[in-house]
Amino acid sequence: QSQFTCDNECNVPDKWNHANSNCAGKHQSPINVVTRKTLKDERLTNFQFDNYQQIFRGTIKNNGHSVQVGVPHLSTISGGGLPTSYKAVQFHLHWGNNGGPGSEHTIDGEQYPMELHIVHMKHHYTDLTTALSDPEGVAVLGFFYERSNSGNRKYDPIINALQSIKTTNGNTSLLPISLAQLIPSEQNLTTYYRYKGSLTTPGCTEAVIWTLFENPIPLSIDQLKAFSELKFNDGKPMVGTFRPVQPLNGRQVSRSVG
Ligand code: SG4
Ligand code: ZN
Repeated sequence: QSQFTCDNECNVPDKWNHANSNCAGKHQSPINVVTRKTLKDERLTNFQFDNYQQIFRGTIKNNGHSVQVGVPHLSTISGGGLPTSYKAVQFHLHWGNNGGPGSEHTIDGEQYPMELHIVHMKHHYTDLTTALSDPEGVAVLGFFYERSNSGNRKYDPIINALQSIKTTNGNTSLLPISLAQLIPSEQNLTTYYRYKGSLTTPGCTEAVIWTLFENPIPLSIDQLKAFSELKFNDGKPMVGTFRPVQPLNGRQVSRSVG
């Protein structure tokens, strides 16, 4: 599979089918979840998060189409109906314009202001490229954000770093953080949706077990707006970094409870 290179079409999802034929596949992401059509699956037990409390000093980078933080491969997930355990590789975000609609997945047509993706690969792989050749090689945990009246202090390290990485390839070290501090507490992660899909950017590889947690993460409007200060590789404001929802093509979306 050829490596997609970021040119002028990189930030225009409509053109991706020309960039990589995978992007026209039948099991693409993101999707709109129609909750009344989801089926409860008893196998979707609670997740076990191991070493999610691990504090690390990450590097946050503007990669020209998103902001991304590499994480030490020590944090793992298992349970949650996954076939085996998966280790965390990186996380990144998708957002709108100044706190407007910006999530990739939608729930009953609702688009949230931002979406966090923690990308994991099966524990025995050492790189994402190899994991993507396995149809269940990658597990992405997706979390939505909601606007809150007060700022979320647990996000200060990330929000404060954005001003130092406004342009492509800008990177800076983060104050110590843990994955656990970025997501809702474990007892608020029991309700989630599950389906099989793809990467949401080229090559759009259909190798992803998706999990979308129902409970959103609160951020103030100012915290959300800080992401719109970043610039794409072409110098334009980095806003609307989401792919539009893709057809389900008969896929069943499952839910953990209810
Ligand atoms: C973002 O563009 C990330 O920066 C990419 O990370 C990521 O690609 C891509 O989104 C697709 O991931 O969870 N949205 S997604 O399906 O994780 C990969 C990198 O470019 C392979 C490394
Ligand atoms: Zn993503």
